[in-house]
Amino acid sequence: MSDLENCLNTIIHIFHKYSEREGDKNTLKKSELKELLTHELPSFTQHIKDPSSFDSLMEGLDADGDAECDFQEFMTFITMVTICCHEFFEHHEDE
Ligand SMILES: [Ca+2]
Repeated sequence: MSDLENCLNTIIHIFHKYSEREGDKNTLKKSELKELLTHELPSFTQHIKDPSSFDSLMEGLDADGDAECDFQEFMTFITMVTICCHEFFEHHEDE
């Protein structure tokens, strides 16, 4: 597979690694989302000092209001984080 194909495959694999732990296998409940972010995005979560920030994040991602994060909602988050990383590196390229 190409790098991008590998990357897409990895995102799907990581979502299911956590979504299949408890309850509905195709959605992340808040505890599963927290575990995923803590282990898979440590450079993002190390700045979260207030535990209620996870509650706010979950509420923000939960577009359909079912208190779970499905794959589409998760991908919205991944897209936002990726765009932020891209902007960050664009602005820090010359430093
Ligand atoms: Ca949802």
